Amino acid sequence: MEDSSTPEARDEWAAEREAILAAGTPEELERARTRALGRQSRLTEALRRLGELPLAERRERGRVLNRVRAELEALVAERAAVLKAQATARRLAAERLDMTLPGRRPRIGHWHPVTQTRRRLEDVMLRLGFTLVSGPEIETEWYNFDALNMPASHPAREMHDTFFLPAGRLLRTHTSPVQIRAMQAAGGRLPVRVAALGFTYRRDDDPTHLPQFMQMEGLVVDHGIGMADLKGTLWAIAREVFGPHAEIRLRPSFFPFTEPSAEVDVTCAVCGGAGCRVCKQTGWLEVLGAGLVHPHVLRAGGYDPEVVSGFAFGWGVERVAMLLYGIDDLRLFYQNDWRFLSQF
Ligand code: 2U9
Repeated sequence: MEDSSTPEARDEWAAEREAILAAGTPEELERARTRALGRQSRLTEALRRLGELPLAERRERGRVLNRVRAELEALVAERAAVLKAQATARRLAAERLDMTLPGRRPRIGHWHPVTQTRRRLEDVMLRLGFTLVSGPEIETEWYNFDALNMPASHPAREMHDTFFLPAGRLLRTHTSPVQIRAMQAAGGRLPVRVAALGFTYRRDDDPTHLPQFMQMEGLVVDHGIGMADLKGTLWAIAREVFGPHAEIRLRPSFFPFTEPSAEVDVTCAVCGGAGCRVCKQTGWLEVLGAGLVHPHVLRAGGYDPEVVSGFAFGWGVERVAMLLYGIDDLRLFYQNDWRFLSQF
């Protein structure tokens, strides 16, 4: 005989409740839910059979059954939440860091090819005993032109057309004004041995000329400096930059700030001097301008041309980069296209 006095026995839905609470997996919970609330459950059956009861009993029984259904549904939702939380906790515990996995290689950037070339040139100059100097990109007409033996009437100013700013200022057309400033800063002391690298500006824009480009210039002032010093230094630089077999040759030229002046060719690094497309079958590449510092320029820097002399040279950093990397269009350097830049 069933003991109807205990609470367990009185609760006719205890089995359903316990099955729901005992469910250890979502599948077990679903089975318990079907058993408790499904179409073939005792509860659904009881609800179906309400109609068979006398009216008075039917109302009371209906209330009880609906309360039981709501309670069981809440219990299922609660149990589902618990199981989900347990599953998440288990997954997190299992996700241990595997220190034996190969690492993910970070994408490391690199210097821009023009900056790489600049640093290479800086390195060479430093090892040759030069001091690196810099100066303003916005210059006065005096430092950019007059001090460099290019007075207002000088035809060479035509090739140095630039961007003019208020108050007689302009964007420097070369790094030469930096050298004038360096000489002035040296205050007559010797030797002056400086290299200036930086952006310069001209009214130019084609595959081999840009309105903004980088120059590197060297200047040496001391007692008894001559063409042999210039040639020896340029040869050393050429070998450092283009390789141990690089040779140089000087051809007479003209610059307002040097006298005598020379264009400097270096043996083609691509063919080693045999002749190829890059050097247009000559075996030589024109890379530098150079010469002995003009007396007017030495005087502008505060030195007496009767007592000291100097040599100077200049080249375009992008042009050196083009030769080193075999690039035929200067503009590629400044279009910021990752497909191009990532190759260097
Ligand atoms: C001082 C005195 C003399 C620097 C020099 C050149 C020749 C030269 C060009 C190379 C390609 C400029 O970038 S480029 O277009 N430069 O040919 N530069 S001599 O002479 C100086 C500089 C400073 C005080």
